[in-house]
Amino acid sequence: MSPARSNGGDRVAAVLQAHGVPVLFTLCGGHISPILVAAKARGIRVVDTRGEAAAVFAADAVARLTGIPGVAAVTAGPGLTNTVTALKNAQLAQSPLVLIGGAAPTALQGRGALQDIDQRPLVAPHVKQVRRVRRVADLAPALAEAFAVAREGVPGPVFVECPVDLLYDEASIRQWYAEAAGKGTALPDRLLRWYLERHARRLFAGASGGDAPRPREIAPPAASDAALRRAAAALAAAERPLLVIGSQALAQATNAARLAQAVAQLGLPLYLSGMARGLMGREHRLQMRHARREALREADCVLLAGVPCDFRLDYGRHVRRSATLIAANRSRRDARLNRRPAVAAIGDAGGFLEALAAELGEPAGRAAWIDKLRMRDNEREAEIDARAAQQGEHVNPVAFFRTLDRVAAQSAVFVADGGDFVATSSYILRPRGPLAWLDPGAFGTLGVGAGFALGAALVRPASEHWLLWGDGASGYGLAELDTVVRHRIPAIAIVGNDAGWTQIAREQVKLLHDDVGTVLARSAYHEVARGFGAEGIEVRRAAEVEPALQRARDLAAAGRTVLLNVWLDQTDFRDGAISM
Ligand SMILES: Cc1ncc(C[n+]2csc(CCOP(=O)(O)OP(=O)(O)O)c2C)c(N)n1
Ligand SMILES: [Mg+2]
Repeated sequence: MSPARSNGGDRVAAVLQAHGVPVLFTLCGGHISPILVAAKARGIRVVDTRGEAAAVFAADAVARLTGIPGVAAVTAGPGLTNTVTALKNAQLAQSPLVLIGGAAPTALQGRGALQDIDQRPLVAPHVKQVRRVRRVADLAPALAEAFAVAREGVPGPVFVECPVDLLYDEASIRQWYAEAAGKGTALPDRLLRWYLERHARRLFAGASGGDAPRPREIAPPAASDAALRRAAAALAAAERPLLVIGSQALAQATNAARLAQAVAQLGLPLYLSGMARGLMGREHRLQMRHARREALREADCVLLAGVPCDFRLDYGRHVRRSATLIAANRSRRDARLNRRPAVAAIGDAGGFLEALAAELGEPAGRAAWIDKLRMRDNEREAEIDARAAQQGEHVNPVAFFRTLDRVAAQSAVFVADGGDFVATSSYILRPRGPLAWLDPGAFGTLGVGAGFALGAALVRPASEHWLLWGDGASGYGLAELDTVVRHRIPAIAIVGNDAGWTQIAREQVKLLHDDVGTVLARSAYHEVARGFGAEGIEVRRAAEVEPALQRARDLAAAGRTVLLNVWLDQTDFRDGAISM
């Protein structure tokens, strides 16, 4: 057995392998080197980013698209502190991931070692569980448990701290401790030697061999039969039922096709949000895209599947008081947030929809209700067309996304990271299928884009990947173009260049009459991309849009990473939309 195969780093890698982890995201550090080397040796792709946040965002995207927890490994101290925003984002998006953190050697913790801080209080509020491993024998069981905890119940991130002296082989660590203890003969020296020898013995106690623990089966939580029957009865009796499906319904990522079939069978008009966008394909007769607020106000029975009554539903006020509210959610808290539902179906929202379809059988018609919603939807589409026809000096974002929607491949995956530019995209772009749209989720985090696109492209190599960036948001991730190019990922980034943090500027200027802090330059982002070895294309005029998009697709098909820097016109398309 080679040294790499017998150390703690390999124990960690073996658990990742046993759980089918395709890729380990990282930014290196001395504390975690043995994990990276062992992961590579076991055939796990190691993708090294330029910032730890991007590594965790990428792991988050992998989790959302595969249902298997994504994994990132970061070094002790600042490596970990840099992940906090991405961890919180994953927690609020209920995305299961395993974050492995390095730590100072166990015997030196609390004694002023390099990058030695108390990591638990830093991450504990943002994860489901913190495990600080203290013995080599506990590495594999702790990690296997982390995978299970991340997925069970309400999914979310888990943190496992692996001190560096657990990751190297026993002989090296014993020698290292022996050298640290010195050769002095005075009593304190002899005492230190005795202490460190005993410490090393404890680290490796019971650590002889053993296969990696097998992945634990995690059954999705199922709502009670009583809740199912009551929900079915309420929906069957309703004249104007409405279904809203959110991210959590896609927690069982591999069930997406089955879920889509069940939802079609239910025959209820529906809205999709977050990770559920695209569930019913590009178009479906039951799916509405616009005027959700009006529809919710008119519906007499509303089923929220994996959707909490948070700010996105105006804290529940969008649903009329007299409507029968059914909340299907893994989280008891989310099911009751701000509004008490008539039926709380606590369990997996996707599974609940499938069970409901089986329970209800043939759908009732409700053609008039569906037609009414459809008509309003069509009216809004016509308004968007009128907006798209407006011409200015540069590019009209509404027209831009109409064009992108037309030319993007059937396999396209869209990643949204920005303010007004991506909010506009979400009105207009139609994800082609399930799990083909990624946005930050409830945390509204700018800066998710590069990591999300990286993760998505790695687990969906046959798809066309579009990273939609506001020019402001792009600043968080431009250096990751280096990662994307080095790892030969043919993603297409689009920077919506309006020389500003427009979503914020809009309101700030209106209410406070000053744009301070919200103005950017029309920077040459395409030249930045070229510096990292990507193809950079600048688009200043409307007529250049379609040829540029086609060229970007051709370049990506040939394996190149591309960035389009698109100069935008001011638009009032998003006037009135607020960001608080
Ligand atoms: C990490 C983070 N910082 C700040 C914000 C506040 N914020 C929301 S939208 C926005 C403007 C985004 O600008 P840009 O990406 O250029 O998109 P635009 O609105 O200009 O289209 C800002 C700063 C945020 N959501 N997340
Ligand atoms: Mg902008």
